[in-house]
Amino acid sequence: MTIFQFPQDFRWGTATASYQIEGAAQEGGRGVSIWDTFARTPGKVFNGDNGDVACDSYHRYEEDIELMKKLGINTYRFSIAWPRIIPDGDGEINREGLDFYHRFVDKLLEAGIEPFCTLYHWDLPQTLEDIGGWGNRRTVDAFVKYAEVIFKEFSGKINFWLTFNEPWCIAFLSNLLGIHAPGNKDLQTSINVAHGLLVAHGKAVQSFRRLGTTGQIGIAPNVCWAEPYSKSPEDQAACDRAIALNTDWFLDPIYKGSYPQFMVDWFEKAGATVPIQEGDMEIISQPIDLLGINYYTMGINRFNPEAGALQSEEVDMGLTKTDIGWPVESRGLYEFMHYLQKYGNVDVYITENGACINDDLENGKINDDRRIAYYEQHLTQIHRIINDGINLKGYMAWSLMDNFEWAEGYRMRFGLVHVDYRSLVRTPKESFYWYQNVIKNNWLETRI
Ligand code: GCO
Repeated sequence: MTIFQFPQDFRWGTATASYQIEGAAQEGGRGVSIWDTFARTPGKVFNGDNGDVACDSYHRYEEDIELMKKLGINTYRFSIAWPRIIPDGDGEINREGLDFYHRFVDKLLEAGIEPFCTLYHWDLPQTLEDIGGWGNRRTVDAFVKYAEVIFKEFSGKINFWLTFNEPWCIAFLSNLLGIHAPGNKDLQTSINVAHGLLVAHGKAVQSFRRLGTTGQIGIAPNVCWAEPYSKSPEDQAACDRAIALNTDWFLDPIYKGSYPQFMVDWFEKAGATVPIQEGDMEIISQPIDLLGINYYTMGINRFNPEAGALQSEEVDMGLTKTDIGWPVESRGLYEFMHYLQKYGNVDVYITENGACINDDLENGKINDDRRIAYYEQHLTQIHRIINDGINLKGYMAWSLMDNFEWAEGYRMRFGLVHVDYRSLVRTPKESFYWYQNVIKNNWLETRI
């Protein structure tokens, strides 16, 4: 047994996203998002599931906040659904949508829980996708307008802000691999989307400062760590590309004002170019205050000319996997946090980390011991990272409760709380009580 003590001011939290938990898709004046459309397209989401009801958190948020209080978290990361605020993306503001988030944020504050707000966790208004989505500058401008509405409304209540959740997923998973909404499969489209997002991010940060909004702002990339299968330079280069596409492709423009040249060259060879307009890179490289890092797994990669646009193939090394098939390897988080230091010792929050473990109720209990083991390993690394002097200031477990897992529908469960999707009854799992104990103590007690 080892005891790992965490800093006094460490933030303990959980994370969720609007489309994954809210439901009430046709209520409160909410407009249609690309996920409503995608989930209704046959063959896109497992079992034809959609977010119409999800965890029904739109109606049950008070119960959710009770669970958060019981868990003892001091921070809660959630996202605002743009189609609730501006239903057609770029027109009238829907007061009912704003009021919902005011009620919610007020309840959080009453409970002593700091709201950590993501402006965009993938629910783009469908009307904006119809004009070309993030590849069209009108979408970028519409986002900035939406962001300004939120900044004005919630300044003074919210102190932690993220513009975008997982830009790699928005650009490449959704527009090159076609696995997420809107489901395009085109390299140039994905590069256009990535660039549009970055410009939107930079402009939103400019608005944030200009409006004097309270708190700190940043972005939350999902990062990948990869190590080479062999000593060959080809395998090393295949890893570099995998890491860079998730991280450097977005953080180099933000922190250095330029894209990583070796990736620009790589894409040019494949016939795709970045649509940079005059002034873009200055806008994108606005100083930010914090970074959110979403980490789940790492890869051992090798060069394979058949392996997609990056020609980088993940090799199955036989590691333990979670039920979604992702290898459990906490070391990648440690290595990645050191890699990140090339941008300086910036303030970092782990804005997502967690395991898909589909254990169900048995005699009224959910014994998700494998989830506890996952958290234990990752929190051990986090303790090492902090001890190395890296400014890691908080940890948000994904997720508070089981929810709509995108293309996997409801079959993949990441929650500390079990949700019965027929009755919507919430039942804390064993991992909930384990995490509750870590938070209460402010230390982690490992089993070995
Ligand atoms: C994200 C994530 C979450 C997922 C989680 C498990 O983009 O922030 O995709 O929404 O549910 O990562 O896959």
